[in-house]
Amino acid sequence: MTARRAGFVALLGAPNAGKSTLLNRLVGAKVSIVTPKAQTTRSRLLGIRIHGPAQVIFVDTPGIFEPRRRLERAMVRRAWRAAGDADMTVLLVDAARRPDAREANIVSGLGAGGRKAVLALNKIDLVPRERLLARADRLYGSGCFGDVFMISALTGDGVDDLLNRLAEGLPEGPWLYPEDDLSDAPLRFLAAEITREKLFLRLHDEIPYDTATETVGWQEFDNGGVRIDQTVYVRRTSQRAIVLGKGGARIRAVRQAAQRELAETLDRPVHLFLTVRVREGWPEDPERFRDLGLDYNV
Ligand SMILES: Nc1nc2c(ncn2[C@@H]2O[C@H](COP(=O)(O)OP(=O)(O)OP(=O)(O)O)[C@@H](O)[C@H]2O)c(=O)[nH]1
Ligand SMILES: [Mg+2]
Repeated sequence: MTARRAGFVALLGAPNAGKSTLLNRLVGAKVSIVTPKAQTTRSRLLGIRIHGPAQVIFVDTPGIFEPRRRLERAMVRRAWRAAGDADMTVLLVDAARRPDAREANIVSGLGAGGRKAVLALNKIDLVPRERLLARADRLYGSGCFGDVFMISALTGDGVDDLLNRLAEGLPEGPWLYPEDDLSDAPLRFLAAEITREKLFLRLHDEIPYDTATETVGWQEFDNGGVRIDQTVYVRRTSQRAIVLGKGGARIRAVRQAAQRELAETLDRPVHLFLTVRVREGWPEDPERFRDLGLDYNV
């Protein structure tokens, strides 16, 4: 029998590179929320995949960018810490975007870590092949990468090759999580994230970044149904009006979409109740940071 392997693989990259999309594809289930907006993921989240004798534990991380607010600083700190703690790091690069200073910063941060990372050029479904090769060459020239893969997290192209390489690279040892686990995130957290995704998809400009969601109640009934109560936090009264929408239309749409996905995910009837509260200081509230597993003092 082949010896078992297990370990952590951090998925690192700029905001919007496709880290959460890749995590979900690798796990084969939606564990992490995905939106076209940057800075969707706020915390570290595990997605677990058994591949042959290996248990590959993927670590989704917040995108790395120039942080301004405390919450953003904590998010970026969390991403780097995940890379430091992991057995291997994959840098995901959005091949459809031009290389910029942010990308250079991440590459030099990886170089400073000393270990070679795996480069995954993502979104190859959007870019002509010649351009991909030139981009891969330039990045490989940094000396930070041991392997280069070209993938589309969206279509799945190239993802199996990447998975094979990662599974082979993990240390021998017993599996670290029960065989059926897909994630380490509690259902209450995943449920709040699903609502945040629906909210992000329906809000514009800066408002998404001023919102947070929390599951505050979870009541299971004998008939198999579950009642989930959540709070949506905003920072200003004007934002509350926008989140509610005209005659409550926006929050109704968010609630319906989130409830539908929750019912599918949990495979039972769900009644979702949302309350929108103004809490000006939520991005400075230590409790929110604790919920997200982020350091407050950054
Ligand atoms: N065309 C294409 N789109 C992709 C691909 N991978 C991800 N996307 C899209 O890119 C957007 C961002 O994807 P996410 O998975 O949320 O990106 P992320 O890196 O987790 O972003 P943050 O959490 O904000 O750091 C979404 O609209 C995805 O559908 C891909 O391979 N091809
Ligand atoms: Mg993400």
